[in-house]
Amino acid sequence: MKSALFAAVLALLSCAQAGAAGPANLVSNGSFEDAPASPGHWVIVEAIPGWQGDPEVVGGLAGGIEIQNQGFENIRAQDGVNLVELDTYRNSWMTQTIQATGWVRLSFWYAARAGWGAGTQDLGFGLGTLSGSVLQGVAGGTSVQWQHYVGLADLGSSGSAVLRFAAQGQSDMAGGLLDNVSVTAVPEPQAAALWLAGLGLLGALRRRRRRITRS
Ligand SMILES: [Ca+2]
Ligand SMILES: [Ca+2]
Repeated sequence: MKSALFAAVLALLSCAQAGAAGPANLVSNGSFEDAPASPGHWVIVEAIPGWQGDPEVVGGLAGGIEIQNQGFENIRAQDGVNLVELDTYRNSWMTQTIQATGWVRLSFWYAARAGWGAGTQDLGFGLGTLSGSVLQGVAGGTSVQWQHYVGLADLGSSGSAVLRFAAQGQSDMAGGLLDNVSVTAVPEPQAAALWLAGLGLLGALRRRRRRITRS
């Protein structure tokens, strides 16, 4: 009986572990690897798989998405070989619709473009209840230094929300860099509670076994 209960607890824990291991990235092409940039070059396009760029031409200047392949200006991508800059010919934006409800975790990597001053690198972002900007007042150094942003967003109950990035600050064809974007579901509180309850039951069984062994 005890061994059957012990096996049941182990099965419960392994189920909870399987559920917690590596939630799927809800962003399509989040590292921009599916894009037409050739080695060491950049290209500005209206859209890439998964992402729509600003399609307007303003004052003769297109918006779109600038894809940089690493090697251009000796930049190393944070993940893979491609990255994005959104001060293209002017300050531009890109969006992707995320299919999810409730709380999600937004993660992305960003860096100031080397050799460019503060006030031109600002990168805005938004998803559900979450919005903000990074690189405000930050100047680029002599090389690209990637930093990690993580935040929680409530997408509500409608089933979808728009993920948006936008170049801000001075519009001068140079801005903050972006790579490795992910949105993942936040584990249900019930799953975490189940995991903790399983651990507690396992500990109680082990303590009881030790007492039985001693007596
Ligand atoms: Ca990449
Ligand atoms: Ca700029």
